[in-house]
Amino acid sequence: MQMSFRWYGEEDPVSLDYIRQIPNMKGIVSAIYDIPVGESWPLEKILELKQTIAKHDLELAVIESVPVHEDIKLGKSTRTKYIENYKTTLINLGEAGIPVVCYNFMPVFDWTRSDLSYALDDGSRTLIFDEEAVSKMDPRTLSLPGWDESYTKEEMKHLLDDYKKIDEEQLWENLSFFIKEILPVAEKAKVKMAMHPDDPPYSIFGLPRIITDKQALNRLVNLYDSPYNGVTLCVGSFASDPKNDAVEILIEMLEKGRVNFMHTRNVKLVGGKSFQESAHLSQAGSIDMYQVIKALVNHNYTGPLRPDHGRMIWGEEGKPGYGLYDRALGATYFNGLYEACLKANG
Ligand code: DNO
Repeated sequence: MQMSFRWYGEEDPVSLDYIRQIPNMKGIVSAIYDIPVGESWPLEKILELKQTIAKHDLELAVIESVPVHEDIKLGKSTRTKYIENYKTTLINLGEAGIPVVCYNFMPVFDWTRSDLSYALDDGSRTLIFDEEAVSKMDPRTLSLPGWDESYTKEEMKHLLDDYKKIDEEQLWENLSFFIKEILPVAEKAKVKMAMHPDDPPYSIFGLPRIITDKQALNRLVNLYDSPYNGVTLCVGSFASDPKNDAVEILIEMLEKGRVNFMHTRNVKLVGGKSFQESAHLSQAGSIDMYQVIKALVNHNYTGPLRPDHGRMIWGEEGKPGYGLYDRALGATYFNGLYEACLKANG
């Protein structure tokens, strides 16, 4: 397991200098943020990012994400050019020696929460998803780190209208087309693709969502039979649907050799589909993190893992979910579980 940390580039209030001081920190998960979705990423820009990170004795381990243009998800005829651009980006990433690309296939909106600064009893602040609040939300007024915010209100309306014609099966067809186009290129470039599950893993705002459970992951990995067609096993995303057993999903994908990237965060289910993002500790939420790390150790997982989302603690302010302190505590906790599991195996 390669311990990693997400970094949002020079604009990130959490500096590489600080990240490097977290014990066992090796990898950086980042992206190029100033290229519009759908355009290809030039090799020079990728190399520049890689060198900035290397200067701090860290390694650019994963690109999260290379976003997929909506025309690809919608299966529009214009997808051809965007798929070609995606391939060029993968070739350039391969050339720069970047081993893993995280991406997702969620229509319009990426991860979604109803409150980004909910006060927990201990005075920390966290991200929550309240089913009822989300049902009343206007998606156009919400924004989260990593979301594409380049749409005008008018464009957004058209986009949402376009999706009225796309049901889940159609979305699967469009995903299948995309996978079959890009995977041979990713294989040749030696870049492992890692599909992030939908977060949360069910339809929101009436939009279809398909990467939601174990069955869906199996369908995805069967679309193209190669270790390069893998997943980002985000245990927190899966566990936010009470129907999913995140550990069971993880083990199945490890057995198939398709886990290319790990996201570890905990969620506390609080009734229905509502949840709060808790501290990483098993007792704080609904996921048994010992079982998660044990599964990784038992399957000799050597890929990157990042402690996902942290609460805001000790008065820290910053990007919701992406402060320094609680994520660093998460990293230290996972280091401890990892060492214990490894040594228990002798
Ligand atoms: C949220 C993240 C997501 C993730 C993308 C991957 O914190 O887990 O934004 O980066 O969905 O493509």
